[in-house]
Order: sequence, then structure tokens, then C-alpha cells
Amino acid sequence: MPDKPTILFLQIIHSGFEPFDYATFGLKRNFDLLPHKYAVLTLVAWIREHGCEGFYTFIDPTDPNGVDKISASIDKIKPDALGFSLCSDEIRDNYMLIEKIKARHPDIPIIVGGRHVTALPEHSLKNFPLIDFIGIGEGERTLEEFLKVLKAGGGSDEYRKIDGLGFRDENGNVVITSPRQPIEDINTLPDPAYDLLIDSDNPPGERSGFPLVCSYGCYFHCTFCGAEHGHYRFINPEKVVDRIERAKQKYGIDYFAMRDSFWPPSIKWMEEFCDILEKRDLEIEFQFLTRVRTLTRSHLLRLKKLGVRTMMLGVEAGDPEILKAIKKQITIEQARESFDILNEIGIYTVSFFMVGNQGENLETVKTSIKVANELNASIAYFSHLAPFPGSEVYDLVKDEDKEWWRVGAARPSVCDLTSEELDHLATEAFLRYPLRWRWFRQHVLFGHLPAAYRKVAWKYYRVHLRKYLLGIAERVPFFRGLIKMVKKVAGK
Ligand code: B12
Ligand code: SF4
Repeated sequence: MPDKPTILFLQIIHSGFEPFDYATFGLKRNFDLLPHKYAVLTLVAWIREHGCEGFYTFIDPTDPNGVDKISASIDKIKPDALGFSLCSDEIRDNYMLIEKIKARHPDIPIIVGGRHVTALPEHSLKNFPLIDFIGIGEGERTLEEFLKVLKAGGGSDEYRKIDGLGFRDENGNVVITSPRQPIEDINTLPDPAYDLLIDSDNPPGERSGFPLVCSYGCYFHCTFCGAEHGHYRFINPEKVVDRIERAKQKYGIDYFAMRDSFWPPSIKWMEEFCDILEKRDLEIEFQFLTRVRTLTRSHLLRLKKLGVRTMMLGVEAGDPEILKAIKKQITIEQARESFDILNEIGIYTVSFFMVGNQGENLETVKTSIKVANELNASIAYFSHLAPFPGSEVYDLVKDEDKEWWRVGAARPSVCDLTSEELDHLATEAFLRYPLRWRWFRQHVLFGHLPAAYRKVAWKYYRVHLRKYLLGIAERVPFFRGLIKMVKKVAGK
């Protein structure tokens, strides 16, 4: 057993990314770090600074030796606890993994945190008996206190004193402790533990995007979102640039993916950030998720000069009434203005659209597709609305469908279109999006994107064209048979 209270975080990472996945997020190289959780990096950094130790192992679910790999890590590290950070749609797969691990290591307690268990604490402990503890809300101090109590011998009375914790007592009753108060000054958070993602077998590759978070919370209330609303705080711009500089010096990281609810925290914040970045001349590139109407032309020109190559913007719907219903607090005119400027400046953009919002019908979906085409982002990502626990829209899901994420069922519809219709519409819209002359001219042939990003766009185009044509061919029985045969021969 190690001296310090120690946790080993585990995660399932699907390695089978297709080219359009990384093209979607605007990287020239496979976005191999995309699925790793920022939460793990920040939690481990925090506990290390407070007398504990943390490690991280991930496996590909298709790897037949995956569980052996985890077991070997457990035998080597001898952690006091195993940790998971999970969204709702990850619970099912990860719980299957937990069953396998518990069969081999029954005495190591398992703690799960993240937005899912925060939204459904009692449900999680009642329905997933192999999960011993849950961390509700912000986890830094909860995890630290939990590990220290565990190492000291545990006991329900001691666990009851830890805010933001859920567990079953000696009689099997679920106990949820008082809410964990958020960390007021998040400038006190240490640098993320990037070393968990980098070792000699896995050095930072050219164009690996490393996650970085500059703020906690969110002050918007989009109805489809299960994020923590309220308690918005940010790290001072100088501290963020310090972190970037240290990450570059220590690990050679030069591409950052901002994982804030939205970036930048404010215009004043961004101007200070740009001033400091400019002075230090760090030569980094970065990408971020933002809201339309936030940044003006001159802001964007400056950001491009400082290394911004990709921006992702959630538009979600093309119909003004739907935008109101989902409380997006943007207008189509603002979206148009933002994308016109971005296309003119030559920043690779992703526009996010959802189909199946409350009030949606075939006409409103068609309007979204039309608006997406007009905005003409480098990528338009259409997804079928997933009503996850913790979001306002989850209340609209019928009781009998509420556990869709648990049983592996299709995403339930909260509008007049059926789930199958929505899946079909989203897939078709996503595939067909780049197959237009206006898009091709803007993002591949001419336009203002840097050459490397035109290449990304070209790859994205080819993948979509191939998939689209295959889809059409598969509708004809003769070609369907032929494709099946070719796939069989190719072992796919
Ligand atoms: C950046 C982001 C992404 C990125 C990166 C995802 C990643 N792998 O990290 C991208 C764009 C790829 C993405 C994809 C998806 N995302 Co996302 N994403 C976010 C976002 C904006 C920020 C997440 C983040 O890193 N925050 C910063 C960290 C520090 O906060 P945190 O994760 O909440 O962690 C804190 C606590 O929760 C807690 N904690 C977390 N884990 C643990 C573990 C333990 C043991 C303990 C004690 C505590 C603890 O402590 C942490 C520090 O205080 C949030 C919205 C938001 N503002 O929270 C949505 C969010 C997390 N995403 C969500 C969803 C649904 C998805 C997708 C499923 C979308 C989809 N349909 O495909 C995929 C799933 C991808 C995956 N497998 O991870 C939902 C989750 C809702 C839910 N009920 O689970 C959120 C809340 C947004 C929403 N639409 O509702 N996402
Ligand atoms: S979708 Fe983004 S802006 Fe809207 S509430 Fe969620 S995190 Fe905030």
C-alpha cells in the first residue's frame, strides 16, 4: 500500500475515431486527447497538492486485454480507491467495466463523480450497487477529504462529515451529505496534471490538443444542458497564461483546447489575456467553444494572430421560436453576423445544431438545415437532442423513458417527430452538409482558411461524400449485397 492516500482514475476511451471526428474538431492530427476528462487532470492536481496521490489508466473497450491492463495497474499502484468521472451516456459501458473490476478486486472502493451522479445522486447509489461512493458537485475538496478519511479507516460517521458525498451506510441506507460549497477563488487551483496523459509511450504528438479550463460554472440556462448553472468564476488571465507557459516549457504542449462552458469569460478578460500572451510571445495555437455575438471582428483578428485556429459555436436551431423555447439567448441575425466575419477572416469553424428540440417539426428541422447552409461554417454538426439528467428538457421525457441512457435505448423524443425520424434527419443533415458548391468553394478551393485547414476540410468532404454515396448505393439491393460481401472480405 502506498503511504499517501491514493486513487487510480479509470476511463473507457473508444479509439476507433474516424477521420471526420478529428476534422470535425478542426485539428490536423487525430484529436487523440479529446475524450480524456479535464476533471481527472484537475482533481489529481488538487489532491497531489494536498497530501494525496492520483494516477490514471484508460482502456479501449475493444481491447481483449483491457481489463488485464487495468488489473495490472491496480496491482502495481495498489490504490486505496478507484475513480470514474462520467457523463450519463457513459454510465452503462463503464458500469460493465466496474462489474469486471469488482470481480477481481472486490475490496477496493469505487467513487464516481461528474454531472450524471450530481444530477441523480440517490438513483445512482440505489441502482448501481457496485458504486460505493459518489462525489456530488465540485470534486476537488470532496475527493481530498474522502481519500484521507478512507486511508484513516473510513466509517459512516466520518464520511457523513464530508460535504458533497453520497454512500450507503452499514445498513445499506443511502446517505447524501450536505451540499459541497464551490471553491470561491479558482485561482487557487493548481496546474492540470498533464503528466497523466503524457509518458514515454505517449509523448505529446504534433497537434495534440491539451484541455485547459479558465472558468467554472455557467451563467446561461440552455434547457438541453446539464451543466452547473450559476456560480460563475474565472481564473485571472495572467494565471492562465502562466499555466500555458509552464505546460509548454515542461511538456512541449503548444495546442490548447479550451473546455470552458463558453470562452472567453468576458471581453475585458480576453483583452488582458491577449495583452499578456502578446508580450510573452509564446507561439501557441488554441481552439475554444464560444457563443455567437460575443466577439467582434477586431477581437477575432487579434485572436487569429495570437494562434486561434478553430472555434466552435452552438447555434442549435434555425427557427427563432425554437431558439426561445430552448433559452439559447441568441438570434439568427447574430449568428449570421458572427459566421460572416469568421469566414471572411479564415478561422475554421464548427456550428452545432440539434434536431428534436421541444416544439420541433419537419419544417423547423428544414429551417435549421437551411440556416446552417447559409452560415456556411467549416463543419455543421447535427445531433439528435439527448435529454440528459440534470437538464431542464429531461423533465419533458415520459416517466417510462426516463432511464433511456441506462438501458441503452434510443434517445426519447420530446417533440412531434419520432426518435427514428430524428436520428435519420440528423445523420442525413450531417452527411450532406459539405456536399454543396458554396461550401466547397469557401472551405476547400478559395476562401481565407490557412492551407492546412483547407486540407482538413478536403478530408472531411471526401469522408462525407464516400459515406453519402455508400448510403445511396446500399438502398439498391444489388449494391447492398456487393458492399456486404466487400466488407466481409475486408473483415469489417
Ligand atoms: C468540454 C465539454 C465537452 C468536450 C470534452 C469532453 C470531455 N471528455 O471532457 C466535448 C465537446 C468533446 C464534449 C462531449 C460530450 N459531452 Co460535454 N461538456 C463539456 C463541458 C462544456 C465542460 C466539461 C468540463 O470539462 N468541465 C470542467 C470540469 C472541471 O468540470 P466537471 O467535468 O464538471 O468536473 C467537476 C465535477 O463534476 C467533479 N467531478 C467530475 N468527475 C469527478 C470524479 C470524482 C471521483 C469526483 C469526486 C468528482 C468529480 O469535480 C470536477 C471539478 O470540480 C460540459 C458543460 C459544463 N459546463 O460543465 C459539457 C457536458 C459535461 N457534456 C455533456 C455531454 C452530454 C456530452 C456528450 C455526451 C455529448 C454528446 N451527445 O455526444 C459528449 C460525451 C463525451 C465524453 N465521453 O466525454 C453534458 C453531460 C450531462 C450529463 N447528464 O451527463 C454536459 C454537462 C453538457 C450538457 N449538454 O448537458 N463535452
Ligand atoms: S449549453 Fe453552454 S452556455 Fe448553455 S447552459 Fe450549457 S454550458 Fe452554459
